[in-house]
Amino acid sequence: MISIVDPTPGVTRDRVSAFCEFDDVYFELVDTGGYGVQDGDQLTPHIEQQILYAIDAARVVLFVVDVREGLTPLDRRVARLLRQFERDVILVANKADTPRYDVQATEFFSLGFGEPRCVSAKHGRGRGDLIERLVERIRPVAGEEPGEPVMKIALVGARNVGKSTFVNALAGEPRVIVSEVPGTTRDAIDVWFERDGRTFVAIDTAGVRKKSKLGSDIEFYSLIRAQRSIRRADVVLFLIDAARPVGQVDKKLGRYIAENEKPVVLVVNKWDLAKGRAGSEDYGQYLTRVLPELGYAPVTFVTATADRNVRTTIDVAQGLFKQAGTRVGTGRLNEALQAALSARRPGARRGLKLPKIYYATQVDVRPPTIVLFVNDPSLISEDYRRFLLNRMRELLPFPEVPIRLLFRSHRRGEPVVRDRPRRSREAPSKTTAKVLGE
Ligand SMILES: Nc1nc2c(ncn2[C@@H]2O[C@H](COP(=O)(O)OP(=O)(O)OP(=O)(O)O)[C@@H](O)[C@H]2O)c(=O)[nH]1
Ligand SMILES: [Mg+2]
Repeated sequence: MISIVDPTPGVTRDRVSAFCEFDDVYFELVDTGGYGVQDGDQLTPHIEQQILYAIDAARVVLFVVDVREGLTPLDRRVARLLRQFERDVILVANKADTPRYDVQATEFFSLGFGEPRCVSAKHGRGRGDLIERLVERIRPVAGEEPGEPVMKIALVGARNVGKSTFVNALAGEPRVIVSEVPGTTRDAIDVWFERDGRTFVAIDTAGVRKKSKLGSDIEFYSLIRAQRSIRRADVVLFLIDAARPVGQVDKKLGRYIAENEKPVVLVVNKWDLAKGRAGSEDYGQYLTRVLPELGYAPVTFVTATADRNVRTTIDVAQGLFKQAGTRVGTGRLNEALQAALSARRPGARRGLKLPKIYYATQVDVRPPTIVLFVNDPSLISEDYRRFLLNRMRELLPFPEVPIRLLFRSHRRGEPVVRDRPRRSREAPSKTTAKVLGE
């Protein structure tokens, strides 16, 4: 599912786009807000501006009318607007769940875009015909298969921190709606952009708000979408408002990012408002204190409205992406392990055997996953695990990204089974905890 679907009119605000393929024809499908719908947050002019951008950029426009409502004055207004653009228009009469509505649809002829195609988006009726008609029109102008993006970056944070402003700075155009209204963005919006000849995707998301304040389904789904965007991303940009203290929402998001083992940049935005009042060093220390789970994350100080440090932040994100994908040879890894062991050996806990760590091997990347063979995983204390993790971070080329340490039992003299954990991004981080018997 890509766009939020809700019975309330005016749910979609931004342009929500998806790449589609049919019969070897590749195209980008763009969903827009409804024209002429009065937005409760006074965002109507922004929404309509986005619709105009969408029409302007399109080769084919699907003009969707509601067969059950019948022809409305608003449909006539949209028809007039579309005529100004001289685009190829396919008129679509939606909500025609049964053939009985097809007769009613004939009144839309008068809009001047030919015969309406009757469909029921909900039940899939007429879908095949519509797609065929669409592909027929697109085929002569269709583009290439889009390349895989190098890196997907999710922007998350509380409401109004400037996520959409940041995305626009990256895109170099007003791609998403920015406003001082908290809760402007609703959908998760993929924005593709090029840098140094490489393709990236930035995912703009809805600002997250306290659960107790979630007023509607739309806001509820916004939270779910922000979390899904974090899981989909290679690197997360966690935006924080420099002019406000870090709140509960930020702490919760921080924990979610850490639990999902995502490389993350702490992006302190609206730095123009805080400058003079706080130094970047003090602010960095403050963040380490209030977001302890993300102690590994680098921090950038940004003024998105002035495009200050936006690019630097992307460079930092690229660096993290690289770190998270690094493989370290067994030789180097075991040198680091030996150094850690000689600095501090794991002690025996009361009444238990002495833990022994034999050697380590890296079994996966993103996140870097290191298996440590030990006499008995349950003997390793959480405290020692944390010590090792920090030493590994210092000694290996993953200083700023999450690392997964797994303890496996191995008796001396036994052959080593190097089983690879599933490559799934969703692989639970709990494995470590389970092995430790927590
Ligand atoms: N002073 C200052 N204002 C900023 C900066 N970045 C964004 N803003 C303002 O903050 C407000 C919110 O910006 P948005 O980009 O819409 O914020 P958002 O995080 O996308 O908000 P939601 O979609 O509501 O979650 C707007 O009025 C922006 O002009 C900045 O760096 N400095
Ligand atoms: Mg926004």
